Amino acid sequence: MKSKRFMRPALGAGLLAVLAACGTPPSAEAPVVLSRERTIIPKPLAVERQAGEFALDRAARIAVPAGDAEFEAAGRFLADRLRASFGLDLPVTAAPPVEATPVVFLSRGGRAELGLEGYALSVTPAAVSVTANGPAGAFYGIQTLLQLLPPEAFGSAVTTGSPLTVPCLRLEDKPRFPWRGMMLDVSRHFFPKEFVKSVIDSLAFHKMNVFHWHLTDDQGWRLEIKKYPKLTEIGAWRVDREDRHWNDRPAQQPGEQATYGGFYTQEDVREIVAYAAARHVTVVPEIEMPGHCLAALAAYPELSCTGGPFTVPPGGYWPIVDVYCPGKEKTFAFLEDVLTEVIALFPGEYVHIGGDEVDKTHWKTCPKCQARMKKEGLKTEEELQSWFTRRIERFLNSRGRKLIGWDEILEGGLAPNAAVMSWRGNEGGIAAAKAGHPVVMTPTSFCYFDYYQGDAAVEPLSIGGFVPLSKVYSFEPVPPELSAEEGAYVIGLQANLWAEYVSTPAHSQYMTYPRLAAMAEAGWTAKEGRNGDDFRERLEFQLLRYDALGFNWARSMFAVKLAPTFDPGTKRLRIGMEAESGRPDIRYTLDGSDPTAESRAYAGPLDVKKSAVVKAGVFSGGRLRGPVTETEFLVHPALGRAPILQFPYRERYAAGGPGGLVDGLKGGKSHTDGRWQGFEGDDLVATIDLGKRKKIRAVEIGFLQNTASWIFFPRSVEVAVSDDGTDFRVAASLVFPIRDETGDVLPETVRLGIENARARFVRVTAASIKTCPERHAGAGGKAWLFADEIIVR
Ligand code: TNX
Repeated sequence: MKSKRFMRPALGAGLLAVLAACGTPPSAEAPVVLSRERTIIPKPLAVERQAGEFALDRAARIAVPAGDAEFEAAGRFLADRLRASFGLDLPVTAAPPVEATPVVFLSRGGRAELGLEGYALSVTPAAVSVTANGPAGAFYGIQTLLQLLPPEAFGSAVTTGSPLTVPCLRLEDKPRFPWRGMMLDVSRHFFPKEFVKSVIDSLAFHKMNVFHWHLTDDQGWRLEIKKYPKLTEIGAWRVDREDRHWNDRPAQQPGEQATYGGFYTQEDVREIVAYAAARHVTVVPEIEMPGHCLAALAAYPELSCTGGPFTVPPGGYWPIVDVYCPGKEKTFAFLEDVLTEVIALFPGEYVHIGGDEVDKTHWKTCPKCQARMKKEGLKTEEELQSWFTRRIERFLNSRGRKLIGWDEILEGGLAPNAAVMSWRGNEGGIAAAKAGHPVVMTPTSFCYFDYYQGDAAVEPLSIGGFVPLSKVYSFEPVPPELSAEEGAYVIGLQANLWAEYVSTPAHSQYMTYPRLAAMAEAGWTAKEGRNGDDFRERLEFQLLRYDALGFNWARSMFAVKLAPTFDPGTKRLRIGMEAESGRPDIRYTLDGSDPTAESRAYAGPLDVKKSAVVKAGVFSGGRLRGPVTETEFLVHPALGRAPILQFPYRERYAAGGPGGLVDGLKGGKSHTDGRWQGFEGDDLVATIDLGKRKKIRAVEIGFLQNTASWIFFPRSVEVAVSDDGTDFRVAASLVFPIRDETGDVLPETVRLGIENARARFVRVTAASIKTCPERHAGAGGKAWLFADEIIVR
């Protein structure tokens, strides 16, 4: 099958014109067996399979251009890998070879259109040849070559066995974007140096080239600064409250030791930067300012407006009111000193200065800030932050560096040469690109790897959100609002792993893989070359590589998603099943037992006639691939009878629309699971028409509390009944049994028993607390009430 997918006009004629794309996808039953050239991630620009194979054995050698240290380094990288994984000891020698041995050539040159990161790879029975215009291209050619070998090529346990072969082919490749990044937050939790290196390895393996290192934040300063030793003596340590929810961690008490944390010495940093450079990864340091800096203020409180004292918070800190004071000159002396040391450590062109989520409360009353505003003619505190950023930019530019910051740096006016990282959706990126500034797109809804990737009921606790693998894969970094010219300012994309809820390397890997594979492809592969079904098939092989690498990758895409629909005609609940992994072999039970490979196979939507617990899993080769999904479906008299609401739910939390409260499915542990209806500052008053008079024994209603997201249990709940829908009498009521407003996420179903009622209409009233309570971060702001499901018994 021929396809136009690979034919990018920019590359002109040549190889591309004759290339074949992937064949027809195999049928649902057939196990997917792809030849290796079709398993590469990120997908190359163009691949043409040819007859035959190259045998990689100990007779082979690696030939590099004579006297070319950069290509020799690439050759050695390959030799080291083959030694570690296959025990193959191949010499790296200067080209050109004369003898007729099997050879892997690395050479400079090739088509200019492939750029410095592109490469051409050709494999014949006699030779493998990687041609590139620069060492990064050669390095990526080698990464592709390694993917043409068995997955063990990425392991470090020597495997010998069947002879190693590489399929003969011609391949051309180059990245779509120059910035293909990942951010690691090492402030909220500290991660050891060796782990950081392993992340850099994995970026290189995914052909990603920017490691954005979030080194400072409220909860920890992680970078040794020689001139300010207290930054790491004090700022790198906090009290250990790891046994409590992130948003429910009491501050350090007088006399208590801060023992939890860590930092990187400048020696560590040099080592990491060099390690990254050898893998063509640029390290972009982030030094947060003027907010997200409480750890620094704990060490040097005089840099704040109030003077402190402060301690390093062991958990959530919000709103971020204690920030650097831009009214004081010593703040800038400090920041410039810090940045001077940062610049000396990190050779890359960009320094990230954060800039996000600054609460300006103290600036409004700080005499020094106000004097600064007056002197500089600044009208708002947003302009003060903008002035601050411009001043820091002038400093960085004077040292030959560029400033990049989160999209808040747009507020109050963007610094003249700044680049923007757009995280709160696309808007910031669009505005910056239209104004001619470089933009890295990293919107939360596609790029936040701290968000859930599956059902919260089976996933480890996370900050919230929902960014499954398919969502990441669907990410298009250039927003349609931009013209072609403006779109050129989008220099790339980035995945962000914030670490409030991620405290170990194993968990970090879980959140990262396989989503990073999807992100890598969104950043590397030409837009026309991307296809989700094809990606999923190739991913199976990537997972084997992850296994060889020893990664703790998430099985979330192998979880069954149940898609219930209510048919008002038949009054039946139908349940569809699917999984992100595509064409899965789903097995399920209805009796509460765990599904096995012998359980009933899902062949199409099921009609549920009475309440049932469905347990389902994805299988292949007789093996359960992921978590078992368990959901209770409730068939009850109110099912599908959409209530009339006195106050509307918010669109963001609609639970599928008007019938969301009576769809037979209870809300789960996450407020973003799409099952909860959310009411902002309002009561829930829902009137259900059962169609005719029915005997009612009880009404059950589920509520959720998640105070970190401003969601609170109601004060009280009442059920009233009526025959005509006009005159209601109270049938039952209760004061809500839980008034604990700690950070725990609590779903809770209450039951109101009703004696001897027959009625056609049921009205449920749940009284919201309406405003967030006194000691809550959102005190005085609107409180949310989350409800689901209303069950009539
Ligand atoms: C917002 S993204 C933040 C971070 C948090 C993250 C959690 C950004 C610039 N600021 O401080 O860790 O949300 O998802």
